[in-house]
Amino acid sequence: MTQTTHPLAGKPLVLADTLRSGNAWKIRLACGFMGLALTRRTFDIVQGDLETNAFARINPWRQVPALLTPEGEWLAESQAILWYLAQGTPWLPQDRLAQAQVSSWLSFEQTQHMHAFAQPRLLIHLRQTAAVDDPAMVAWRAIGMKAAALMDAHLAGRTYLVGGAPTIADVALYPYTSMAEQGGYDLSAFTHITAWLARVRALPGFTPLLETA
Ligand SMILES: N[C@@H](CCC(=O)N[C@@H](CS)C(=O)NCC(=O)O)C(=O)O
Repeated sequence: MTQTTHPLAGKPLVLADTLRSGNAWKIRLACGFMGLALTRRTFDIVQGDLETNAFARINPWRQVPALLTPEGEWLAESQAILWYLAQGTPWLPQDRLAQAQVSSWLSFEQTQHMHAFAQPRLLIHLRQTAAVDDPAMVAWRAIGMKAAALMDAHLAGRTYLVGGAPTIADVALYPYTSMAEQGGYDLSAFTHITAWLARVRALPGFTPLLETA
């Protein structure tokens, strides 16, 4: 990929996140891949940080991630933030169809994928309030396995989700797919996903979820 100066290079970017948020990880991954410096403001959901008046000024929807842009605006929703960061770079293709295909995958992640992977991870692994075999967890995984099968079939014979180079579609789908095991998933039969995860992980600038990892 040709290295060009990022339109936001050198401008201040502040990310409101939590330590283990997969949605916020998307933004840290994107900034790492794009060579953008990011300042983190890390909140704690369990401590009630998202319920304060101060946080409502960051995001009235009371979720992370939110990005403080160089224009001085807080921008909510991971996919909108990815789009904001990727404009004018190869991470969001200019081609009309390819750009729309990226948008399709961003919608897929939010509507068919994210919750089915995030909820079991949250309840089994992070909060430890559910067992792997709880019916609700089994039901989430049934939904998630359908999404994984669709991804796997699409990735057969492809290197990345859209076109021949990585885009924000790959960035958006990476976090919760890569952490599926924490929600009791076994994705090992999906060999195209496994290879794609390894490809994304090997990209220059990859940022792990935890800085100590
Ligand atoms: N659609 C949102 C979802 C964000 C989301 O679910 N964030 C979680 C952390 S990963 C959160 O803030 N949860 C707190 C809550 O919803 O109360 C996005 O893509 O940014």
